Amino acid sequence: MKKRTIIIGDIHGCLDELHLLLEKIQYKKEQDRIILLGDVIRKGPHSYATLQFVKKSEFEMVIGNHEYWLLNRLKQDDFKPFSNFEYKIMQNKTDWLTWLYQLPTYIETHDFIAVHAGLQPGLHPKDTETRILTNIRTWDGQGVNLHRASDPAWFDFYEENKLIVFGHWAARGLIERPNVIGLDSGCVYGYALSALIFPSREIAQVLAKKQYARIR
Ligand SMILES: [Mn+2]
Repeated sequence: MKKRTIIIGDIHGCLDELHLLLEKIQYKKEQDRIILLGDVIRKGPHSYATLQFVKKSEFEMVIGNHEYWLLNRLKQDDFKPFSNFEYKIMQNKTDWLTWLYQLPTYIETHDFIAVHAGLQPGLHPKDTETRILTNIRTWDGQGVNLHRASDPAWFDFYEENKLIVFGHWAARGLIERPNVIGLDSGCVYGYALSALIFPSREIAQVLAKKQYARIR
């Protein structure tokens, strides 16, 4: 039984900051269970090296919208790599497809549910489409438009006690409510990479070394 469980927000290729964060929390493989919230790739500087590191370290991870995008692209026979990152992926296409396929859409423990974007109001994630679990920010009552500024946040509908830990919403930054914690603090946009540590429930952060992408 591991002593700590550590959930880490959206990395987007910020491998230096991931190493700094692991150092800061004094990560030790034998004692710590690591769960990444997805979107470890794209936008930032070291997507491929980050993926390699995550796989080699055997970190657990839920699938983010960017990994879901890559999975769907790789399934197409006519996929043509565009970026340097995609070229590298194509050189070991079968291995990466197999790895992407095994990523869960959520991880549930006694203490929390970890999911990339959020929950569809009223539904357990086991009954929810991957498209919604990996993309939702706001709820329109139907699940058609998942990010419309005039709609309420999905977590405004969430009233259960079980803690939901999610990423995907850098513009909102760190969100801390009794039953909802948002950990995407926008590292790739020049802000910070965040981790939530159990059982203490403390949050650890490292600042981004620079701004790698512009927030949209
Ligand atoms: Mn995302």
